[in-house]
Amino acid sequence: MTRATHPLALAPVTAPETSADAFVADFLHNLNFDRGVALSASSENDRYFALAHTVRDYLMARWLEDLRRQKESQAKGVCYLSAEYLLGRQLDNNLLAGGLADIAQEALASCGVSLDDLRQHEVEPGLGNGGLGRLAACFVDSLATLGVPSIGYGIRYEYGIFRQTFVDGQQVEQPDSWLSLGSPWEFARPEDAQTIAFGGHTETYDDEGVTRSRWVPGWNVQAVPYNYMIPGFQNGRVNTLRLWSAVATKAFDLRIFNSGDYEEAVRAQTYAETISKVLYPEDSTPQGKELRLQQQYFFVAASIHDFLDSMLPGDYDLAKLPERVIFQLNDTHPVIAVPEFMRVLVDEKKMDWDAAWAITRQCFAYTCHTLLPEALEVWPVELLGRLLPRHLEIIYRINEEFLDAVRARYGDDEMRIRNMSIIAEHPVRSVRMAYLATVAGAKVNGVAELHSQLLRDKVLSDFDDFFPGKFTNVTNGVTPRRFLRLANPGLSGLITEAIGEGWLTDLERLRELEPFADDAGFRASFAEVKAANKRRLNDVLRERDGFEVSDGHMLDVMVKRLHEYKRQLLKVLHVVSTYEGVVSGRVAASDVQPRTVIFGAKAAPGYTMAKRIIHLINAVGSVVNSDPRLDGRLKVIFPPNYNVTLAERVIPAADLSEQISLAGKEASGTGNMKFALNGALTIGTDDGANVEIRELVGDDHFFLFGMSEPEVEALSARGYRPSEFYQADAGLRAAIDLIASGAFSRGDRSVFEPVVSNLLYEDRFMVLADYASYIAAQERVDAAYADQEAWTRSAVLNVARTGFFSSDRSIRDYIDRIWHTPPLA
Ligand code: Z16
Repeated sequence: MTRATHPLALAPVTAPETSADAFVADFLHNLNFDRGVALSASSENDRYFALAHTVRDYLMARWLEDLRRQKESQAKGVCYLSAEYLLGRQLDNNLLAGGLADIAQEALASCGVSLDDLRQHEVEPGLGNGGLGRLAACFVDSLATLGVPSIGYGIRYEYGIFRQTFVDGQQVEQPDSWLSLGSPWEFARPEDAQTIAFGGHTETYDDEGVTRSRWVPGWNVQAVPYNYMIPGFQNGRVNTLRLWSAVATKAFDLRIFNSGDYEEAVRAQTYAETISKVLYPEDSTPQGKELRLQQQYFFVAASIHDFLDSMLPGDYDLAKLPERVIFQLNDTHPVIAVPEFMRVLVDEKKMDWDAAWAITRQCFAYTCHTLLPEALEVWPVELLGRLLPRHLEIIYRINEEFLDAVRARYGDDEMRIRNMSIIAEHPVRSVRMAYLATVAGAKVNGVAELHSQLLRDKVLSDFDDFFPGKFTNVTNGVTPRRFLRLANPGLSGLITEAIGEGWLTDLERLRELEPFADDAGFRASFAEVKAANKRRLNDVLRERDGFEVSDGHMLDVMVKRLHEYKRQLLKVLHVVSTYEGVVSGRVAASDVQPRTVIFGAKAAPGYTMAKRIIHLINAVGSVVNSDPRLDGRLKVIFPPNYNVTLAERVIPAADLSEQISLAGKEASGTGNMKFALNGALTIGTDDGANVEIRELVGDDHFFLFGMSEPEVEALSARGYRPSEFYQADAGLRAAIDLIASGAFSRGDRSVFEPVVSNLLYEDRFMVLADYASYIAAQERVDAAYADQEAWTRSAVLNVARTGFFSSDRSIRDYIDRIWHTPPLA
């Protein structure tokens, strides 16, 4: 048999030998033959590409083998549909997963190349906004590590989340052209392109005596997939992430070209390509733009067709699809997949409606990530009908049949019908995507216990009543490979010394660290790791932004998207209060526990209040940092452009983790988990996954403050008047008055007036109501930090008790409660 006809066609694909010499040979080969340069003449980008390609070469045989096995076994798999994947840098992750870190280091050193320089060279793929996108990235890591047959589908945005800069303390956005030097991790597959249609109209036709509907689209674009390797952690598995890029179809420009209008043809090309041009930069508050719906349909339609075309045998009985695949909808963004799937089954595969609906209802599951009403997407019927006329008809029919069933159960309860309808009538007729997903999904899950409870009891309670057993919880998690092993090698080494290997894929084993909390020697090593992480952060901040973190300071960190519900303003009020206490003479500077407060946050470019808050943080920082009366004991630093790469440096260095959202507003949070796993103590409200963190670590090792969710509700019901809290609390009054006086805006009282008056007269997220409790909790923090031995003991216990938050556990929960997709042997 010749090689080319080998049944696996794998014979020519073998990984290079796992040795530094073989690594060097492959690295130089890639540099010479792939980049076309000699080592002596190579740029840093050439060397980075050659290194990345070498890492790929080691993973390639396993990847091809996994692709083949997933197809051949026909085992049930997960198609994770997500508009965002906030991957972070790939090089280190793939070196670790492939078990190549040591030989790569040695190999490059022998070539006189610094691995660390090449690490720094990578521009992180920021194809997500925040929590939701990072969660998707953690999940694909865990899916590969657990060996679950799966594929992640998404969009290859040409521009990811904007780069944030500050000009006079105000946010200015710059485009993130992450592909400008090329990406060595992707494989374009133009031969697997799908054609995606839009617009036009629908019509009925006679199909051998049966009247059917069909869609006559008005225009289309090509979806070209790019594959990315997702290696499992040292288990020989490599899964696939498939991101779609939009290009104009030939037919599209040919039609115009034939009309002789060359310029118009080029314009058309450009228009098609805008679909995957840029990530919408809103986290939790989508803007309802037409292009966004185009993006959503574009990627889910391409993904569904890709799965059906490439993963099933030719004669596949579609009725068996629920045994073969589950499409997991990551928030409402991909929900238009539901009517698309129905359209494929009914219009294209000629299946009858009821049979198609029975299949669809088993093939989708929906994850809700929010409780904020403004984050639950709705699409005006006018827009959806113009872009996807057939899908709108299908949605109407799904809704009619659903509401018939609701009537059959509850009678003509018009109030209930109106509340449950997938179609909202006010303020404009719209499709409620969360309701569509809930009706269609086999399961609906929230992302932390409290959040899932509130979904069942409040936001979707009528649906919980109608569909008993449909609602479930899967508490979020984070990958310990990136956020412990890679981000915190010092702590990882210490853990392995104490409890042995194996914990990275079995994170509950961190429990075995508990006894070490009482071991003074271990605590000393732990504290030394924390100090070293602070020095490392200091190096990064000095080089990146010229900031210095002083020795002996508590590192108090609030990093997350800027949103009023997350309450960065509460943290600012704490800083201003401390400052005001000293400058007014009420508190001696020498009594202030030395602290450096680090903020990191991007504001959606159109979110004016969020941008004002950023301005305020920077303004407070510049005044506080340079006031000699503070004696250097309080510093506020706000490095711009917080991203995954910076998170990996900041989190391991933190002492205190700020998780201070108004109770009932943060669905889960995942930063909170990363901090606890790295030995920071949390100051937090009873919100999202904070609740579970506190239950696990214990009240003595967590600083709880603020109203509970029912208390928030009660205060709302009574009528919340923030000015009453302002009047009643002298400290709060002094802090707000200081901001209002222009102390942080060179005497100009108008600059932060909108922030101040919003706090005093609206304060939707009850910052003032929780202020006193927060300040009291911060006093407990100061007292606790003064006893370093006790603090470190608590920090160790935080690490030991939060193994639950591995995304491997989350994925196991998805498998048990929703997917029923066992790992492939
Ligand atoms: C997002 O990042 C989240 C929710 C949402 O509706 C949209 C976006 Cl882009 C976040 C939640 O705010 C956060 O609490 C949660 O931890 C995260 O999703 C992952 O579930």
